Amino acid sequence: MQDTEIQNLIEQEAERQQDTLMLIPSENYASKAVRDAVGSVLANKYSEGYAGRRYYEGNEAIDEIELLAIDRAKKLFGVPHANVQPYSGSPANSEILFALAEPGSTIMGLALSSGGHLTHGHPRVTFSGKYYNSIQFGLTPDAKIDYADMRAKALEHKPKVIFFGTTAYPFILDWEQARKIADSVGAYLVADVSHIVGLIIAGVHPSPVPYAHVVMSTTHKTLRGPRGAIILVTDEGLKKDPDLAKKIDSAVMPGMQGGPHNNTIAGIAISLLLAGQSDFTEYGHKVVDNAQVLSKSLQDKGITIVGGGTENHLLVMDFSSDSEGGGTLVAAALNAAGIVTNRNTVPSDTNPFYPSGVRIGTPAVTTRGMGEHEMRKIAEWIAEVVEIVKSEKLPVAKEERQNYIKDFRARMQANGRIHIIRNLVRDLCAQFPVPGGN
Ligand code: DSN
Repeated sequence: MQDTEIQNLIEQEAERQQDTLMLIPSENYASKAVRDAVGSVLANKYSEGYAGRRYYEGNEAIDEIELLAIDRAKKLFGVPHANVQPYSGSPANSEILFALAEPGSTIMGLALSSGGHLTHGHPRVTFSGKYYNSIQFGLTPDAKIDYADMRAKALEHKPKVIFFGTTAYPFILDWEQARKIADSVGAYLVADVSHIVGLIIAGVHPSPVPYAHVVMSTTHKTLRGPRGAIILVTDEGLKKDPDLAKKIDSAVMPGMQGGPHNNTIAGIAISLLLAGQSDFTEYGHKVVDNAQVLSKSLQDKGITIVGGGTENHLLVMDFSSDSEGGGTLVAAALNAAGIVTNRNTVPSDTNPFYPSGVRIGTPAVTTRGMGEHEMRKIAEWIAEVVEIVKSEKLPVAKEERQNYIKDFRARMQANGRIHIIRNLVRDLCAQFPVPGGN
């Protein structure tokens, strides 16, 4: 039996991925080998437990796959322990908290509007902000991590766990400072390197392994693996707490998860193998070079970039001076032009639903083989779309906004200038086929 409805939608999505510029910094193209593993018979198997200690029979090959993934992770990052079972980043962070803290414990992380992540203690609406006493630190006026704020809040609130990691922050993280702050209050330092893991492996960014007690990462962003996550326990972590590896494993299973996704774990193993090869180093450097060219070209066109530049794979364009919610409109108009981004808060934003920024990044377009010439073209197209959007304003009345945005999307689809850019984007994409095909 073939489900043509779903098959057609998969084909539609494959076409979209081929014909558009994937500039969402957390997205990438997994290799064909990774995708084959994810769609393989491994998905049929239950294997609760860990290698050699399963509750289900028939896990001979599964054990070897998981041990290979663990071994590759340990070697690639230089750590004594790795858990490759977390279903994805948010489950991994909840598992880390389950291992290191108790409900009500004080935890600390970078605020979402400053480029942090929901699971790092975003108040009220997330498990990490609701079940823990969450303290959030922020940025300096020049949009850099405010280490003084981080230190002062740590000393005042004595967190048990400090998450240090970002999702929309363009500069290099100072792991040594973060560790000193954690040590000043005896906290666990957890490095969330989900966004920059590929840059760390490529040696473009410093590794947190010598400083953090626990390092976690998703596996589908700059690592180019399947959607999943890994949790690493470092030598520093074991020095602080000899039971740390055991605590993490128990928190993953049975603490928060049941059977691991063996197909995903095989995909993670493949992506770790590929990331250890020399062309991945080149990839990491190119990702950053491309982001810097994109950032400079956009600024040359008069677009404000949060922090004034980038040292990693992403940047956030800031339209807060244009109108409230400017990022929402720009992202929708860019999508009509085949340039796919996400709306994002900028540090001055108070309304995450209609933010003023648009986050863009270069991991996926770099995987396709695009370089500086293409980044300049993309910047030109973005600037032209921004110009088209300038005369638009979100209604002040919140209840009118959804309808306005719907109508705005239709108008952007029909806009002649957008249509021209859409065709240019399609032509460019045709020159850089998606790796591994559709
Ligand atoms: N959703 C991811 C991102 O886009 O950065 C983080 O979890």
